[in-house]
Amino acid sequence: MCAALELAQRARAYSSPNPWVGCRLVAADGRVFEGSTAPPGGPHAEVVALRNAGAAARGATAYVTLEPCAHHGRTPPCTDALIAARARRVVVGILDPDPRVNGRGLSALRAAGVEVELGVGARAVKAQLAPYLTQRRTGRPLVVLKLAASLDGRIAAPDGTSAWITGEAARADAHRLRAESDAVLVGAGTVRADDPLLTVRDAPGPSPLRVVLGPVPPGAAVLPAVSMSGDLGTVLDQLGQRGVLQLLVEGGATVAGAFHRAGLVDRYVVYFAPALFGGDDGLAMFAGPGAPTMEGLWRGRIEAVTRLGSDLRLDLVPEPDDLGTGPGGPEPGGPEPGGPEPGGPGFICRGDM
Ligand code: AOF
Ligand code: ZN
Repeated sequence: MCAALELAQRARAYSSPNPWVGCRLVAADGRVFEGSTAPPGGPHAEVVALRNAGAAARGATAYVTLEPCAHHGRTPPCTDALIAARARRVVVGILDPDPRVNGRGLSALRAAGVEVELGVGARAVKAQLAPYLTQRRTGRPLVVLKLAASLDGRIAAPDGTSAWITGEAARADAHRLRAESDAVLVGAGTVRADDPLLTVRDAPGPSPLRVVLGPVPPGAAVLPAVSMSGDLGTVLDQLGQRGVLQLLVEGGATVAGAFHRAGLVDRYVVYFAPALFGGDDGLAMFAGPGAPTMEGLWRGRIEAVTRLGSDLRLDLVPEPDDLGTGPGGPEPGGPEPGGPEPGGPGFICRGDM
């Protein structure tokens, strides 16, 4: 299943709004065939692996991160393809919460006499597919807040400049984060101050939908962009309806403060440079009033620490961490050992799968 997770990761930036799924097919004679989800409209991971295997799929075992689909969407059901190819056994990470699937895939396989095993590597698959599971469960995207700061927690100098606090490796990693996100959101203030492009340049993958909170000035580099306003929860509902699975909130401090205080951030990705502004007149990470007393101090859990060049990336998640809850609810046990891949928060592969 570990290999299937890696195959899924290859489709991470391209499959949305479909889930990124991996399929490793082990033939009866031991040969191995691989598949990853193709961009929307293209074949699913199982079909890609089956096509690679041809006649060798007969009697094979398929390791698939997500339950094979049993419905006609843009493509025909993967269960039909597995049954027609005479696969003997299908090992699955988690059920697909999509109401068109949700157990029907496994039932169809069992009914056709295919041996089915569910739950192998489930925790890692849930972490890998957290944006998809969040959107299907709540109707809202998973929200990642990205910040780049000096070690004394400042994101810009008193004159407003911030290029560049972190080094190249951290900035390239942030581009991977963008490529994995379906939408990236900034405040209108940031557009006016920095005139950012918000496209993906230093990483493979398409550029996300660009969302500006507030009016977009004519001629802004961020255009074409969607301008949104009002209650942040409603903004998230609307983005979820558009099929956005992961939203990257990129600034500035006002927007970061608003999302944080509303409790809407699922993951904080903070890039820290070994640099100090050395005063209190630089721009802090969050604008607005913070916790007034110790009782109000927000605490999270550091899920990963990654060195990127001379900088550090910290992945911070709120406690209690509900990202591990997918279909079937939370699993017992503490945090998973290991850490996420750079640019792939939440992707954890254990040796025992
Ligand atoms: C699978 N394997 O690799 C993926 C699945 O419109 P379609 O035909 O592409 O179907 C999209 C739905 O299929 C999606 O909402 C999800 O339920 C499932 N995705 N299923 O068997 C895959 N990506
Ligand atoms: Zn499918």
